[in-house]
Formats: sequence, C-alpha cells, structure tokens
Amino acid sequence: RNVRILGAPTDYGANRRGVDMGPSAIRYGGLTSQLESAGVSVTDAGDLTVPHHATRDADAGAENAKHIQEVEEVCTALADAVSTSISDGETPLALGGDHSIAIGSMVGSARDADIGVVWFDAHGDFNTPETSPSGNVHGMPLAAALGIGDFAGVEWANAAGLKEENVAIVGLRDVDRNEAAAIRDTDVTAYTMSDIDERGITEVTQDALDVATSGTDGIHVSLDLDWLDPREAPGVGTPVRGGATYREAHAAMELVAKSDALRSLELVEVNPILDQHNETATLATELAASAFGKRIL
Ligand code: DIR
Ligand code: MN
Ligand code: MN
Ligand code: MN
Repeated sequence: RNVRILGAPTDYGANRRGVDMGPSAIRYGGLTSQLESAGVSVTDAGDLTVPHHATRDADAGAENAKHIQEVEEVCTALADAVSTSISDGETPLALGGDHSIAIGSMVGSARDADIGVVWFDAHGDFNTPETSPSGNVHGMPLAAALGIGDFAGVEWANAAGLKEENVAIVGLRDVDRNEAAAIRDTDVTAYTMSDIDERGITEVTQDALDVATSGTDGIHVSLDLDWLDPREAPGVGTPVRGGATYREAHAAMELVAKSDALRSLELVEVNPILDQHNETATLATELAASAFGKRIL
C-alpha cells in the first residue's frame, strides 16, 4: 500500500489555538518512519494552505457556527486533495487540525464511492448550529456530513452522501443533551465507553467495522486523539477522563488494518501546545502504523 500524507493545519473549528500545529507535531513525532515500519510506502504532500487565524476577523461567522466560511474553504480544498490521492492510488492520511476537517475528508473519500465511517471520539460531534453549546464546528462534523438539522441541503458538507446506517461512533463519554437526542434520532450506531467496558474493545470495534463496511466500497476512519484517556493523550483541546487505553487504541487500529477496507484515515485534534513532550503526536503516529498493518512479528 502507498500512503499520502495531507496536512490540514487549521484551528477554525476549535475553541483553543494551537491545534493548527498538529500536522508539524505529528510529522516531528516520526510519522513517516512509523508508517514505513508498517510496510507501506509514504509520500508527504505537505500541508494545505490555510490562512492563519490571526489574519481573519476574530468574530467571523455566526456565533453558533464560528468561522464556518473558513471551515468550508479548508474542507473544500481537503476534499479535492483526498479524492486526488485516491485516484492516484495512494491512501490519504489527513492530519488535523481540529475535527472540522473531517467534513472535507469524507467528501473527498466518497467522491467516487460509497463509504462507511468509523469515528473514534470521546464526543459525538453531532451538534448543529441550533444545538451547539459552543458554536465550535469541531463539535459538528458528523451532523454536517449527514445533513442533520441546519446542515440539511448544505452541499459542500453533505456531498459525501453518507448513509446513517454505515456510520459508527466508538468511545462516547461526553455528549451534550440535545446532541444525544440527535444521535438517538438517527440510524447511526453509537458505542459508549460503557459498551467497551461491558463487551471489550475487540467486539465493539468489530461491530463498528461491520456497520461501516456493510454494502460500502470502503471506510473512512476518523481518529480524534481525545478518544484516548488524557493520561495517554494529554495534548488535546477537550480532554475527558475515562477514555480508551493505549492497548485498546492499538487493538482497535489493528482491527481496522485487518478489515482491509481502509480507504482514508485521519488523525485530528493533536495540539502540541497542550501536550507533554509531543507524546500525543507520537502516539498518533504509532496508531496510524497499527491502522496500516504494523505487526510485531
Ligand atoms: C462539544 C465538544 N460537544 C461541542 N466537542 C468536541 O463544542 O460541541 N468534539 N470537543 O471533539
Ligand atoms: Mn476566531
Ligand atoms: Mn471530535
Ligand atoms: Mn473529541
């Protein structure tokens, strides 16, 4: 397999600055050599050009969907880069940046295919401008892609044409009240940390992969580093106690590799300003290697 690294250095969807440095931190954490140790060949396409936050009106966008225009610009560019990578025969690995980039990754990944999605996250990312308590778009990308609420008919966001039945969220432990209702109202499959406690990471991840692969051409895996426990991954903007362990995260990514269905991957929300010695970025590189099939023996 050939992998193409695509950096998306943006923080427009997040409430804390610094996540735009995620692509650099992940590269500096040894991404290319980790991927090569998984036996894939690697091309680094560099970063998308994203205008720095400081150059834009601080209050741009609606209060309930901050910087939505910038998010659209970044996602549109990323969608093209992801789709081109796939047509060139290279599996895209998008580096955030905050989780708003997922809208673009999914649109690009789905341009010539029907895709399923597995979303590893502490959060549901299912808010809409009307339900969001923060107005931060990184809490909305799944709702945006699925055309929920205010996002109905928003072409740049809905263009992936995702089917709710092919979307699975794994690891929930911090979901806003109206967001929970929105998730329950859909046919999206959602597994909380309690499901992982009760059934184990292997069974839950396998079920999630079955949901995403059923009747699709391949899957997009979105890995928000705050899925992991903050003890393992402190360098994220919205840490929540009680997350996946180091072993659980690797086990899940190894199952992703085993599914042989991975069409695109993204690593998001790594914020080196909040990190300790770049350990969250480094962990992200290891997990990517597992997702691309790194084996010990
Ligand atoms: C919160 C936080 N639910 C929001 N979301 C985050 O602002 O909508 N998602 N951090 O990753
Ligand atoms: Mn701002
Ligand atoms: Mn997220
Ligand atoms: Mn999250």
